[in-house]
Amino acid sequence: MKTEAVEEVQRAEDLDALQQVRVKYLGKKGLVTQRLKTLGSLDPEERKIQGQAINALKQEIEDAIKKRRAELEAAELEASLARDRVDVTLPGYRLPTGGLHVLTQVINRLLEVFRTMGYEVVTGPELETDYYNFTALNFPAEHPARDTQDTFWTTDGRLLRTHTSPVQVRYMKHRKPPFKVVAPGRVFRNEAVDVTHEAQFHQLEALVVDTHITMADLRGAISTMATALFGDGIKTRLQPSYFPFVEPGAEFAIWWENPRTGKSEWLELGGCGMVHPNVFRAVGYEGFTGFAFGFGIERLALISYGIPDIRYFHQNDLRFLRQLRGGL
Ligand code: FA5
Repeated sequence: MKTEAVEEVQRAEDLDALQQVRVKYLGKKGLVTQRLKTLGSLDPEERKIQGQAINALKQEIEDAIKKRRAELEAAELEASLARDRVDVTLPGYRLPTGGLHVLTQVINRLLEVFRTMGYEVVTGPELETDYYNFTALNFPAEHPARDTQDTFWTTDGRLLRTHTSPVQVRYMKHRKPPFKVVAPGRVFRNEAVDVTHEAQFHQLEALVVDTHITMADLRGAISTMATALFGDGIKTRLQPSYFPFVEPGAEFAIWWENPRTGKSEWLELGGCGMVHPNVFRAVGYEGFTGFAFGFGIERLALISYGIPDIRYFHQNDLRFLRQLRGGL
């Protein structure tokens, strides 16, 4: 029986089969157990001899089972390691990452240029009062100049700022000259939307106040900015224009080569001028002069990247966003 049992143990192909062999010999009704039960009917001398023999047999079968179990478990572990093997040389999955919107990239670039020119960056609220957006900027009540900036009014009589110029007033009310500041931000106009007009866009405002600021400083600031953005040889132009909060007022343009037509042309960027005395009066300044300018950031981005339609900026079309995505 011994050889037979040990052979069966060794042939067991898995842990289940091994358990069955165990039951067959060592279980409650197993062959070895049954033999042990017969001992009682033997005489003492014979019982001792038989008892030792059966126990030795039992021990050998148990040892064989233990050995086989260890082998089977090791084989099982090997198999599962082979099955679940990780190939550490495979390239990893690329995790989706965000990127900077093209407008954010342009704004960051502009702020970098102005910081190197010594300007401080300031901001103001998008929800404004009539006072900061118009009155303090020398737009008289009922004056038609207010109609040049179609306004979104709120039910409580406030408005979505139509330009970044109210930040000038907010800043000057709490600071004393000299200073040089720029204020980037979102502005809103109740306008019909088309390829060059959005109801929501961004402007960048610059304001410089000291005791002897002149129109020459304004010209210098605009051409320095244009050179920093577009390189040496870029030409800028100021043409007389009207804004209630500057006197004299002008529109400024840059001479650039349109990559789509290959032709050079003047491109209006924004408005500028010397701060109007009424604005200084509204903030309690005396004995100072200053200049201000403001322009549309989308318009600058359109020409920098050759984007054909201003509406692309806010449509969140992934094809557009991915194409012009900036690194974080
Ligand atoms: C102003 O908003 C003045 N606050 C600019 C200024 C500042 C003048 C300081 C003097 C001193 P204007 O309404 O022209 O001006 O707008 C300035 C620029 O904003 C425009 O030249 C254009 O680039 C941009 N802009 C105006 N309306 C829209 C629109 N609907 N969509 C996109 N860009 C626009």
